[in-house]
Amino acid sequence: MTRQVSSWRVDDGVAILMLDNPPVNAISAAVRSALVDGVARAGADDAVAAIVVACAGRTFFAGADLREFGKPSIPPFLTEVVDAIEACPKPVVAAIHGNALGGGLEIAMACHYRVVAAGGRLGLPEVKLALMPGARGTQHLPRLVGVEKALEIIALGDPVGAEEAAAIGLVDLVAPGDLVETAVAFARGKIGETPRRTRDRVAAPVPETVYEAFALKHARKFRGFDAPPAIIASIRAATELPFAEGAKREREIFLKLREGPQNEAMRHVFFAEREAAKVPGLDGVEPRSIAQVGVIGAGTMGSGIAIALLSAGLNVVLYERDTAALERGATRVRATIEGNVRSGRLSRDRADEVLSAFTTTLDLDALAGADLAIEAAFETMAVKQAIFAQLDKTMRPGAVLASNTSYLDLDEIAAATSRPADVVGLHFFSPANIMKLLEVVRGAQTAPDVLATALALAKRIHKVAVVSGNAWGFIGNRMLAIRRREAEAMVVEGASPEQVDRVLEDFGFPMGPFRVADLAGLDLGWSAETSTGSTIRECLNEAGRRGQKAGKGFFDYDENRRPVSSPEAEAIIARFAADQGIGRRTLSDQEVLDRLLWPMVDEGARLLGEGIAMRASDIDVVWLNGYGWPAWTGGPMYHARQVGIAEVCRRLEVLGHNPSDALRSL
Ligand code: 3H9
Repeated sequence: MTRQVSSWRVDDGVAILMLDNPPVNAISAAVRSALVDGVARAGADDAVAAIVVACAGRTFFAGADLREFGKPSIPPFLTEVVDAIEACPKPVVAAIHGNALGGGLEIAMACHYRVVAAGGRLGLPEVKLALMPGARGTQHLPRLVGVEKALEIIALGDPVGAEEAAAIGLVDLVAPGDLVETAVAFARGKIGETPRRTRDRVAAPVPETVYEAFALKHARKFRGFDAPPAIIASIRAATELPFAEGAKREREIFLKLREGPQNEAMRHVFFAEREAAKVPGLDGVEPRSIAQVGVIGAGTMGSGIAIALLSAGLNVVLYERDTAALERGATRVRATIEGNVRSGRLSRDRADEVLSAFTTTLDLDALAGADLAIEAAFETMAVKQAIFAQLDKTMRPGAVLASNTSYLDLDEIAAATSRPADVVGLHFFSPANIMKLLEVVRGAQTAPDVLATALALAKRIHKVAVVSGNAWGFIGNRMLAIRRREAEAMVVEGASPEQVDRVLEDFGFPMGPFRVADLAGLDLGWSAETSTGSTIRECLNEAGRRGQKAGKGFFDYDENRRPVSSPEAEAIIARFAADQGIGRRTLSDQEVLDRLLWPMVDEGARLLGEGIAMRASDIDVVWLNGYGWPAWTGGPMYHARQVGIAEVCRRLEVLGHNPSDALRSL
């Protein structure tokens, strides 16, 4: 028997059509049918003079059911639902709580009136799936809020809150009390009136410069994506064409995007990110409760971690060994929070709350009361072991001890304590208050509830967590090391840093490997005493070319810190090649791209084979959220599948690489 997705009751002339499709009321075929049937029933029933459409559970409709995408469409289509609601001769009121997203907001906009509960959020986030609204959304929204606001809401995809929605005319009322009661009373007030249809309004045209300025302002964000220009064209149609023609135009553009490769890739990303948080064996395991966190190390990483934790409402004690470094870190934390107030992201009151939850210390023992300690100190085993030995003495039993190490052996760190089950890796990416990725490293002895605690914390601080086994560099940096090896080998063989960077940027990365290397500093982990000139990096460092901060690295930097090609770096590279007996040649862009991508993917396959990564999609999530892999290609492993594993193996062989068995077996 199929589950009942709707219920119906009539309250003194007002029908309440309640939809219920947990967990997020995705608009499945059953929900669409129930809506069409409900509207028809209300139209035919003389005892009904108005209708309220509401949802049970935690939210209004969160959008079309993404699980139905990529399969044959099932009628009735959402466009039919929307048109049926809008055409209803009796007033229809949407009662919105939680999220009204995508098709959910499209349903709400087809209703004649909208009432929203406090805390509700309304948005058209389709662009984040490389899609656009396909059920009149691009035609209705500009008619309600104007072109400029519609561009922002649809092309950027961020939802607006209840109060803002009321202020811009997207909703009629923020319910002061019970939502459905308020909506029923509102509907009753409209009985006998001609329903107010969004389609009958006019979307006022704006000068072409408005579209141009918008596209220019967000050019970086839109780069590579097909959806934003399609959205702009569809919104423009709302101002130029009668409603029915605009809607037809929208549908054509929508279908093209829906059938395109970017939408498929972005849906993969959506489900991959949710899948990553699911770890077999953790069902029913209760995370430990975390309120107070100690952060060890007040450098860029430690202070970034502190900001991320504070922003999510946790108490933070920041520890550093010397006063000056502690002061620098604390200043960075406070300045970032204050900056968020100035930019309007944080209210003054909230900022004061956050700052009052922040303390600093020069005494590691002050972390005794913390529920979790996150160590972000120097990346050497001796330093980390000394800190963990001390934490083991200080921290209360049951506290979680985490290391932010990006390469080191977590089990060796845990061995410095008497409680390796409480130790876990939390590998943040810099700047930690901004980057979405958190690699959660499971040591040989990490307890299930410690792992569950790490995953719960990630969700709480709005990070995308991926669990990695304990191996050098974990998932991301181990693959990155392969790409770096290839990139550096190619410049020695004759490619220029510009060519390599350009090829990767054309593929869609925000920055090529050499600009990234220069930005991070070529002297990371390098010392003059131990340098032997055996790698191109060592040679550049020895020549004082330590990266952007020195004004020179693989590139020279002009006064605006723009990279320009460097004859000196080129000479150093040529000399290095000669010393190594490597003949130089021209590399095609295709070879450069193949070598940047496929050896790294091969390493990903090995990580899977060794069980370090649980799923191919986890590797995608790491690269998408931590390393700037272009989202519209779905991540390295997904992209390899699209190209075809056999083809990837063939290209590796052409490059002289022997593909691993792990890759061949994918
Ligand atoms: C659209 O509407 C197109 C139309 O314009 C045109 C049509 C013609 N479908 O995220 P969570 C699942 S495009 C199916 O962990 P939260 C999700 O996979 C759509 N399933 O919860 C997860 O399942 P599981 C536009 C969905 O509280 C569970 O629900 N809408 C959908 O952190 C819980 O999700 C969007 O893009 C869906 N649409 O966040 C909104 N949504 O438990 C997409 C969620 O098995 N959704 N699931 O892993 C979201 O942004 C968040 O899910 C939301 C809740 C904010 C709603």
